[in-house]
Formats: sequence, structure tokens, C-alpha cells
Amino acid sequence: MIGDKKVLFSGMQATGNLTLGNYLGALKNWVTLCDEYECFYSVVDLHSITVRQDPSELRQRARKLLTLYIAAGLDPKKNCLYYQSHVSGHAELAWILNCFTYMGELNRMTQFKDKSAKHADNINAGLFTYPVLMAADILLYQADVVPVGKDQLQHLEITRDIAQRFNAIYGDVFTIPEPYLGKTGAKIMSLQDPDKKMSKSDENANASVYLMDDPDAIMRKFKRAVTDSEGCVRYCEEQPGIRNLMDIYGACTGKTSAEIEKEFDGKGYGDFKMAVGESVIAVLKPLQERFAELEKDKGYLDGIIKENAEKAEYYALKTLRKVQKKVGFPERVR
Ligand code: ATP
Ligand code: LTN
Repeated sequence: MIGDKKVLFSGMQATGNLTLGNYLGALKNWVTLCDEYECFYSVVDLHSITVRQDPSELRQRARKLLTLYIAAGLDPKKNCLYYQSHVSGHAELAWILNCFTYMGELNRMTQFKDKSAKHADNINAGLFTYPVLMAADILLYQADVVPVGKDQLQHLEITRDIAQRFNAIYGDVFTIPEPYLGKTGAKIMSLQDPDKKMSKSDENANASVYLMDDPDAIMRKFKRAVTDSEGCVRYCEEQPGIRNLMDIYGACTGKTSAEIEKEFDGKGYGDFKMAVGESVIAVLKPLQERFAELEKDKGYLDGIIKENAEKAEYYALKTLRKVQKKVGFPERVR
């Protein structure tokens, strides 16, 4: 708890361009959580180097992601938005937690198996201990809740195991985090294959709408979106493509599927796709404008980055000092 609020932690990697899925499924909902929770959202750049990165590109992407957090509506006065690499406690706690994590546990992580198959030429120890760093992120802030996608639930489970193991030895040091299962956003599917999640690492650019796409690109992608064969706008099992477009339209306009069916009664896919494209453009336009303004204001952003890192560091150090004492490191003489 911080004050009378529970703590929420989440992070995103600055790899790839954010998609409409990331926005409607995560960011848009994050914006609503700061009244109820004390929120920390990190750009997890330490995690990013588990895969080889071009340094200047990584730096640019990280700044872009942090700017996007704000452009999407996360108020940096109410949410702590910061770079993981600016708070050294993440790496320090990760080291300690490494000594409380078993090889066997890490061997079971499916993301490690997937990523090592994908990057067979660079199966580094960081990739293997990635979940321990993630545990450190979460435990450092004594987070109560962690909003994550399904693919990260296994990492949250190991975080809980590590925290419980540590607490069993040293007493109540860490809060045991829960996955955040509150009002989650729509799961947005690929525009080219509605059985697959829209994902920023998809190689087919037509499969995803990126948050920075211009109106022409957005309309083009929706016109090309894979639809079904019934020819009508109806929310049903047999029409995964149309269902996905209805989810997107609903998330952008606030309309229910019944309202959408009524609105497009007697109309074909063409009209509907145009309307979906326009609704997405209307949602992304203010975000893009705000992003452009923020990018120009270097001084403002730098100020936010510094202030938020200091705030994160304050809470991180509180936990780290406690942990260091518990494991038996000598006290600091000031
Ligand atoms: P990658 O392709 O690199 O795995 P991703 O686009 O799948 O990335 P993540 O970085 O894993 O996205 O996830 C960031 C957040 O966005 C998570 O909270 C996740 O649940 C959410 N998210 C990602 N894709 C979608 C989607 N298609 N629909 C809804 N939410 C999504
Ligand atoms: N592994 C996560 C990103 C991530 C994270 C975290 C999410 C790193 N640390 C802590 C929640 C809490 C991912 O790839 N989506």
C-alpha cells in the first residue's frame, strides 16, 4: 500500500511499434486505474537487451514508448512513468532473487523456450533469467496487482513463488502480487488472420494497425481486412473477422454489438469497414497530435523522466534496503 491505495505495476518493452491491440487492450484501460491504485508503468529496457538491439534505435524507441504512455492519457503526475534502467534497484534486487530461484523453475518457462528457438544464435543467461528480473520489477514496488496479458501469467506465477519462498525464510518482506483481472480491454485480433492476436511483432504490416499510422494507411488496412462470407454485420461464431471488426468499432465508439448490428442492418461489409476505419482514425488522431506536441517539448519530457525516476527510486530503495538487511549485507555507514 502507498497511502490508502493498493499498488499496481506493469511494464512494456520498447520493441516494435505499438498496435491498436496494445492501446485498446492495455493502455486505454490503464488510464482509468490511477484513481484506485498507485500506478507504476515502466519502459522495461533492461529486458529488451536479452535480444540484440541497435543502441540508438533502442534509445529512440524507449523514449517514444514513454511519450506514447503520456499521449495515450496516462497523466505523469498521477502515474509513475519511468525507464527501468534509471532505477538501479531493479538489477540489484534481480541478483538477490536469482539466488532464490531454481534452474528447474526457469527451465519450465515457455517464453524462454520460444525465444531461444527464435534466437538460437544468442541464447544468453539474461534470456534465461528474464522472469527473475520481472519478479524484481514487481516485488520492488510491493505491487498488489499486475495487469498482464495471458502470455505473462506464467511469469507472474514464478514471481509469487519466489516471493513466498523469500517470505518463508525472512518473514513478511514482499507483498504477494495478483494478476489484475479487472475490466480488461477487448482482445483485438489480426486483420489478416482473425484467429491470431494482433501483435506488434507480426511481420505482415497489414495485420496490425499501428498507433502512428496515418488515416490513409488505416483505411487501407481496414479495406483489406479479412472478412467472412455471410455478407452481413452480425456478431456470431461463424464470422471471426466481422466479430473482430465489431469489437474494434465497439471499443472506439462505445456502441454495443446489438447497436452495431442495428446500425448496419441491410448494409454490406464495405460500408461497415469504412465506418470502422473512421472510428479508429477518430480515436488515434488526438493521440497522434498529443504525441507530436510532446515530442517537440524536450524540456517538459526530460523533466517528467527525471521526476518520475526519482519517485520510483524512492519506493524501490525502501524495499531494496529492507531485503539487503534481511539477507545479511552489512549496514551502510552514512
Ligand atoms: P509482442 O508481439 O512483442 O509479443 P504484443 O503486441 O503481443 O507484443 P505485449 O508487449 O506482449 O504486446 O503486451 C503489452 C500489453 O498489450 C499487454 O497488457 C497485452 O495484454 C496487451 N495486448 C497486446 N496485444 C493485444 C491485443 N491484440 N489485444 C488486446 N490486448 C493486447
Ligand atoms: N515481460 C513483459 C514485460 C514486463 C512486465 C514486467 C509486465 C517486464 N516486467 C513486470 C508486468 C510486470 C512482456 O513482455 N509483456
